[in-house]
Amino acid sequence: MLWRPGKAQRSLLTQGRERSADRLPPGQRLVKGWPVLHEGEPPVLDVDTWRFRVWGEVERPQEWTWAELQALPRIETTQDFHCVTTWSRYDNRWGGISVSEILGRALPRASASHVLVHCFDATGYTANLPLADFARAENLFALTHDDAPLSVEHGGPIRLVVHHLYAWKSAKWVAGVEVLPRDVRGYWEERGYHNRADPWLEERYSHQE
Ligand SMILES: Nc1nc2c(c(=O)[nH]1)N[C@H]1C(S)=C(S)[C@@H](COP(=O)(O)O)O[C@H]1N2
Ligand SMILES: [Mo]
Repeated sequence: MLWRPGKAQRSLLTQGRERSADRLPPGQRLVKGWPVLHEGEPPVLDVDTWRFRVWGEVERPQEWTWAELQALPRIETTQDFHCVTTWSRYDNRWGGISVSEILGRALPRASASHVLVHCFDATGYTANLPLADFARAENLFALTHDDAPLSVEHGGPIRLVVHHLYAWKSAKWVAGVEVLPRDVRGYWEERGYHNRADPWLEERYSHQE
């Protein structure tokens, strides 16, 4: 079953105020707050045992401890965030480690075409992306939001942010990246959501594919 906004989430949605055709994708509404959406319970990262792994179709599989990951160079970016349940949140200021930084160390092979991002929550959440969508320069593994450490409910202490696609591609509580020679559908992509998820094309459901 697909997630539907409950009463609490609906009350956060404005009624189409500040709608702007060049900034708000079709069928979306601007929110001022920041809804929390996920399956299952937010997990707590164990800094002693957690590892960030990159494996699969790469020349150099990677494994970082929490401390090692902190030492990687960081980027900042300010972007809008669009959820398929129709809310959009403007001007999110994210800080973290760019996807290119990670891929630059793991070196995807010529055979690599897609990734499956894995999470450490009990649900076993995953999100799939073509390598080209994943590797965009502004994408990052976020550690901060609006200059504060990312809260656990929003995927802290580390989540993926892929601004140009619906927010379910922005996996929270990330444990690693599997680089693949083919496409493998992720958690929502197997449950009725669109494989690509471009909000400007309203790629919401798998029956549209
Ligand atoms: N691990 C994990 N990541 C997830 C989800 C989830 O259920 N589990 N839900 C996704 C969905 S459907 C959305 S809309 C966004 C919501 O992010 P937010 O709660 O920070 O607004 O997280 C995405 N990342
Ligand atoms: Mo979502």
